[in-house]
Amino acid sequence: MPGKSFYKANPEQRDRVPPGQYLTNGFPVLTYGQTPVVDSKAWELRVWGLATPKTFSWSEMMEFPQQEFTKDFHCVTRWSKLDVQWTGIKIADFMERVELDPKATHVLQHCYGDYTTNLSLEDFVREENFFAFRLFGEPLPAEHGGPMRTVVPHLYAWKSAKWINGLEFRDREELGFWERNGYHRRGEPWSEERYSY
Ligand SMILES: Nc1nc2c(c(=O)[nH]1)N[C@H]1C(S)=C(S)[C@@H](COP(=O)(O)O)O[C@H]1N2
Ligand SMILES: [Mo]
Repeated sequence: MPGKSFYKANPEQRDRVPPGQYLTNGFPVLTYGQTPVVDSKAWELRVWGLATPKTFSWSEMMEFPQQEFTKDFHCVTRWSKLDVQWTGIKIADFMERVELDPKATHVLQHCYGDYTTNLSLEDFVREENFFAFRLFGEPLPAEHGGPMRTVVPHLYAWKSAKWINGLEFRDREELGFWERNGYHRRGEPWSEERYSY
């Protein structure tokens, strides 16, 4: 329930806040299970399935163009945070280095700690999606997914995978962790795609 740190959007903010959401100035940590400890030197991102298998190290990731992103963040548990400032790498730029099988239509994101979450390729490869490694000018804290996470701003935040370490490309949808446990397969906040029932 919204407590004192959650508040209703004021009129200027209203068109940025999806139905049923409350704003927070804090940045709650939402993690199922333990926070994995991953050093950037040991971090890697593996690509497999309907794509030429490839592993990207931290230094290979750092060769992609880096940019700042300011995005709103909407958790299905009803808090939203406006104007989160990240530094990252566009997923679209990254995908130029992935050789996809033309049959690929979906991706399952895999994480250190075994969390998974699924997306259609259309939802995954959008101009505003990115890998994030800095938050408000600081290295991304472990509890928020450091050293590296994805951010998919147009969907509920459970689709933004913390401690990302794998992308499995597929020719059909395979549900991820929360999607198998009752959350919506897509999770679009403006149409309140919260649950699968
Ligand atoms: N690996 C992993 N990624 C995850 C989660 C998780 O438990 N494990 N939680 C998801 C949920 S439900 C939300 S709301 C956001 C929360 O991100 P934050 O903890 O940085 O606020 O991360 C998403 N990504
Ligand atoms: Mo969430």
